[in-house]
Amino acid sequence: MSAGSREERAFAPEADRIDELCARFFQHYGRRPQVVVSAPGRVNLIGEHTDYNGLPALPMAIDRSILVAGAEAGDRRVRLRNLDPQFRSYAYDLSDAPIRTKGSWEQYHIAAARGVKSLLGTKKVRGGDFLFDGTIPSGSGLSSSSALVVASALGLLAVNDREEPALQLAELLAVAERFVGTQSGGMDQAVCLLAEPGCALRIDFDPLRTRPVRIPAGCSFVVCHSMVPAEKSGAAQVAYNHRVLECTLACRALEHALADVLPRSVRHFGDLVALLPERSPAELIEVLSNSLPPRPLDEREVSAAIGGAIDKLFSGVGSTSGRESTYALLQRATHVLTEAERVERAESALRAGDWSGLGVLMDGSHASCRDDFEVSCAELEELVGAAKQAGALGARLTGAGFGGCTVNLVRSADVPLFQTMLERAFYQRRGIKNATSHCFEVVPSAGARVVRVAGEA
Ligand code: NG1
Repeated sequence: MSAGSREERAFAPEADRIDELCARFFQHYGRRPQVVVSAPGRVNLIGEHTDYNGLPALPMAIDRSILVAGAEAGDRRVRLRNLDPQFRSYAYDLSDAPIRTKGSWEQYHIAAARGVKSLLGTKKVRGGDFLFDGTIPSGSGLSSSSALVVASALGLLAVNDREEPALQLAELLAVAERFVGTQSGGMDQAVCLLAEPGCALRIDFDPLRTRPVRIPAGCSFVVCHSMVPAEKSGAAQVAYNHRVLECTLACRALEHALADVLPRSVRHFGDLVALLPERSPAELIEVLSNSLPPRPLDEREVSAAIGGAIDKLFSGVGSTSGRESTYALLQRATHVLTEAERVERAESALRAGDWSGLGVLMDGSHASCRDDFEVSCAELEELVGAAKQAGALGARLTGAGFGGCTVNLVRSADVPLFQTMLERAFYQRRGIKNATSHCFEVVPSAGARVVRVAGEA
């Protein structure tokens, strides 16, 4: 069997991909791998931009994954190869692993290695030879980056004969992935490591907790790519980090406005909501709207709203790269607080098999992402509109936004018709023929796994 095109591999059963990967590992490195790791991508059903605010999310792992075959090197060198020739081969030494090329795929391995070194002790980690194969489209909001980080860390741990509990690893790798410069939350690493087949995963943060939510029969989730890449190496990273900063400032402004009733200081919206359980999102938003104008603020206005200097807060989010000139605090808070409430209701709807209820919440989430969080784009809007025309019960952008994919709730019997309608309405107009590679059903899948394959030949 040959490795086939990227599209053929995308839909090949994982067992075939593993066999192929092991054979190719032997060709490249002249020995058999000891281990193969599989780490899934994810689609976020609802709860967008909530994770770094300490508020819940409800993603599911999908049947697209990153595989890595690995074998111990005996020294501290790491060699990386990828079946996809667009990802260059790379070697580095664990003693000295700076990220040299922003946006390159190897930076995610280096970030994962940093996490593993912090766990095992810098000098105790042995290197290895690794070969990767991925079927998660990159820059699509399906979290190929976190799957790569998780696969890299599990591969490195495995060739060092170490296993770590998934929950601790998820927390560790959420921090490690920030090394690439995105101030992301912990949703992606958690679902990649802790998902269960047939289920979505309700995730709460600080401390990290998860619980599976079985997805009943009847409806399916279909992912549609907008064909706008949302790579986190350029503008999307700047825009993402600016949202993180705006949320931090919005939370400070609300904390300032509620200083008389809050018993202690808060780290993020999650703390604030937990300390004031009797206050609804609408009440909290009203408090903020009484002290802030509804338009974006300049730095002087933000300082007045938070009762202190804005500059001190930049260190809190770790990067000033997302610094833009205005801060839409009320809008960002409105999205985040209402989105957390939608997650609660979506979990209940899913548990009850209330598909139309879930669809309405997904539509509401999309409107909020578009209007209050401002992370949509023309192509995502066109896709969501086409999906609703094609009968989707709910349609929304998924992941960080700024491009990438939508996730659509579709009655299972209607999936082929839905794909045909989306092909006509969106893909054919752009001259894209193989629409099913960009508009496909995703199956709720298990979290990452490590398979010991063989010793040295
Ligand atoms: P994606 O879709 O992978 O860009 C990002 C963050 C998440 C979360 C979502 C928005 C990374 C690795 N992940 O996901 O933590 O904040 O955006 O809900 O950047």
